[in-house]
Amino acid sequence: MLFDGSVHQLPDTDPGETQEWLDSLDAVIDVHGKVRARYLLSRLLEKAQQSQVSFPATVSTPYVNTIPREHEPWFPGDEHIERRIRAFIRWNAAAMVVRANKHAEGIGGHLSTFASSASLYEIGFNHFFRGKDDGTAGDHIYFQGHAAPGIYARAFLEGRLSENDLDHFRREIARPGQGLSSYPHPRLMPEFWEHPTVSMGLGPISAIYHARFNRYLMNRHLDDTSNSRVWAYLGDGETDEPETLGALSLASREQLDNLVFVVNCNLQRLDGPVRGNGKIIQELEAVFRGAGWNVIKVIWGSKWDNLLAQDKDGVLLNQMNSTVDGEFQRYTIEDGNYIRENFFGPDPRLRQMVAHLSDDDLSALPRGGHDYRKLYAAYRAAAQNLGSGRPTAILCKTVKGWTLGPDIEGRNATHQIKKMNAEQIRTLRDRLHLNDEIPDSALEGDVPPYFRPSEGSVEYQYLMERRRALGGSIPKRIVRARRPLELPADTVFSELDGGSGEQSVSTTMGFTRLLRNLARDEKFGSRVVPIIPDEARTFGMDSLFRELKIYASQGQKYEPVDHDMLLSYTESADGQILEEGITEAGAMSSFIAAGTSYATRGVPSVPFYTFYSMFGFQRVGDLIWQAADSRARGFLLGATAGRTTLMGEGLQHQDGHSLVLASTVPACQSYDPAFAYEVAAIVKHGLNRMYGDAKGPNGEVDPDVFYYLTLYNENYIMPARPAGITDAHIVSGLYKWQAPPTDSSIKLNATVLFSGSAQGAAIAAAEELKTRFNVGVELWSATSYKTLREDALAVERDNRLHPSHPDKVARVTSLLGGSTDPIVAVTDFMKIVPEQIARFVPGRFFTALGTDGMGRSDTREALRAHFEVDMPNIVVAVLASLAQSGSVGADVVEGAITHYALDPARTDPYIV
Ligand SMILES: Cc1ncc(C[n+]2csc(CCOP(=O)(O)OP(=O)(O)O)c2C)c(N)n1
Ligand SMILES: [Mg+2]
Repeated sequence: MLFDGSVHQLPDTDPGETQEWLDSLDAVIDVHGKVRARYLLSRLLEKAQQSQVSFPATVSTPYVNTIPREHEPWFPGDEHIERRIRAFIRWNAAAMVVRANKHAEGIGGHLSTFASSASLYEIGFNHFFRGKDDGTAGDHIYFQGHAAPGIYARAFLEGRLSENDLDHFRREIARPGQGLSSYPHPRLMPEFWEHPTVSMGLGPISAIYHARFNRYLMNRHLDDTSNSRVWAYLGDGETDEPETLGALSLASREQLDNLVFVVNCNLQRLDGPVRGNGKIIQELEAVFRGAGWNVIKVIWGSKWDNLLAQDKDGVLLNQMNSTVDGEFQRYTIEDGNYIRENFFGPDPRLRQMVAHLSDDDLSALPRGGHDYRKLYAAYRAAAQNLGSGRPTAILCKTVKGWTLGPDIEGRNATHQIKKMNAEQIRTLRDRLHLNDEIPDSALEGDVPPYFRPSEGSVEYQYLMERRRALGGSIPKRIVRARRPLELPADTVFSELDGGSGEQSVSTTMGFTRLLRNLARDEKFGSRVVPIIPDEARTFGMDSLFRELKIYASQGQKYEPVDHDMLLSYTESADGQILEEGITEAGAMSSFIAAGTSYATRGVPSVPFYTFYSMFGFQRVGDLIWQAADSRARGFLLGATAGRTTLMGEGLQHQDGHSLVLASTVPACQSYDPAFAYEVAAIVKHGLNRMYGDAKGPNGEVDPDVFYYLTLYNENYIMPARPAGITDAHIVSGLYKWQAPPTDSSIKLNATVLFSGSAQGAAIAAAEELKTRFNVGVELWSATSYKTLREDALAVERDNRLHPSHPDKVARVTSLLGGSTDPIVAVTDFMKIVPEQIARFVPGRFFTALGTDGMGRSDTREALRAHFEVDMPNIVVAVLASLAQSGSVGADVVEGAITHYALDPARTDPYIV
């Protein structure tokens, strides 16, 4: 209301009294100035708030610590010992990066990120982060990716890692399976890291949805998550990513007071200042507060408290408020005299305020993020915030590269510095007061030594005792079945084997039926987590709303407009469906939270995330990689798949390439089923792979995989599963769906492979080729070219490396290798999808028909004619490949082209 002056529109019941207040304000401004007036107004607002006079929160507060000195709690730790522990960790973190780069020039690693955030982590480790040694799930901590060396250094101090381990930082190949990964990667260090974070923005959004998923587990009575807090550490530069801040309002709407963001505001990112001309902390405060978060700023260290207490005229505050971050960064690299002249100097009152301080004192006035007391106060306030309904953001001002010496601290290039010369190393040693532990003689070698206090030392005892009291060492990833999952009954799947009879249905409808069956399964049902980003009606999944209910932490406070309808929009606190709204990134974050709950909580749940296939891999591909890194298990369903099957929507909606993108992710099991029974078989096998004893079709044993299935919206009669076709056939990637006709009229033969909705044209072409051209076609359903290719590549490699062994034969080669007839593979995706197997079927002329090019709006028939994947084009492709071997003449092909009125002169559909 204050922002736009609309207060004038409100009724004034006592104008005289109003005028008195306004006059008083004028008098204060006249007599004591604006600073005093601002102070009085702030006090009034504070008082109003205390007196429960509701008032819209202002989005920013002065550039000082949110918690004043007088409200700081008693610090329960031993400050001296903790400082020593921090010094050891700082030292080892720097040493491991320097040593790594000595060993392998250019191997990388980061010194400055952790140097700025060491205290931010150590306060957590010593006083707040809960471990899981007591059998609980503990806290969930998202470490800032580039701070990884510091986390390893602490694990080293705790005796969890050895010197040899540290020496294998970023050298995972040198010691297979045992190197230390550059950043947090559960895929690479499955017993250590829990959450991958280094792709900026993904950690924060995952943390929000993780905190929300914990509430979901609680509200659905699947697990008691009330004692687990989610902590997310992020950089200030990282907040530029849309994913970082994009879901903040969800956190406050869902009242996630189990969530804490700690933002390391060192004012720098990789190239330079985050907001040289502004103030990132103030900007973030406004964003977080505006989104309803509880914001705690930790800007100034304790030594500033006395100065602020003397600031009767508000000149210091004014200077703090008006100094931009670019200047603050400058102050970190300049000496005390520069600070005196430029920060305190211009105003004689300010200059006077620090007259008693030496230049050294001035340059030692620390930032709040390096002050354990200030940090402790902030963390405690966040921890005590439970019950307030508000998530907390702690904004900590730090110096990038803190303690690393003048060549590195606060420099614009600091992020990329990974080497230190002998002099710089000695300076660091002195700065950390480690002269006794690391004497000059120890620095004579080529590389700096590590230092670990002995088990008898007071520091070791202290740090271990703290972790014991808090539930054990972290990070630690454990897969333990606190509440195991029981797989569904076979009947859940077998229902789809019978086909759809006379009814035309889509594979999406088949899947929806399967999902309902799964959710209804007595034992397994509660573990199903259906996730949809505002597209349920598009997919015909709104039929699940009433039965499974939509999760809404606050229940349903209104009667929905469609309450009297059978499929009404039903929200409930124990609802099962995560209806995420229009956020594919948020939905993927939920997928990861649900898909990793088997490890993070020991309570497996199985996400089925159904999305518009075009808005999957190409929209949130990085989050899909993150799911793979996280070892998430579950099912991604790309609905409205295909470039010609989704009618009318045009190029932004028609997906002809998600299967290409899926082929890039090793953990992703990618399938393009044509029929409902195939969908059921793949899901059944997938569940057995994740939570049973099934292996992958190529013998893979890793259960930490997720499936990508395309689902189409074209209705056709779903055939029953052909006799003799097993689940193993279907998940193997390719099986013979229909043998060639044996009529005596058949003169020539060919093979047609189909996937997904291309089945219709393929079946029609087979019939046409038989009746019109006497060509017998055998039809194969190619459910997964990715799987076939992976097997073929593995076999090829094996043969290459074992030249004297008898050659092994790839599955696709043995399935299709017994003939020399041509193959035509047809797909609603790009030609490169079937081409994945082309070179593994030697001796057979291989043609791929696919939908390369930009999508178009039209009917299915028109689109398929346009992309040349319809029945006539398949017939022509088969005849043309028979012509290649001379089996038919060119005139036959030309006759067919004329017969179907195909235009050889038309522009290639690949070209717009
Ligand atoms: C999505 C993404 N883009 C770019 C990078 C490369 N990158 C790594 S660190 C970094 C700067 C990080 O700055 P900030 O978040 O402020 O972290 P800190 O200053 O604490 O190191 C950049 C751009 C990345 N890791 N992820
Ligand atoms: Mg930064």
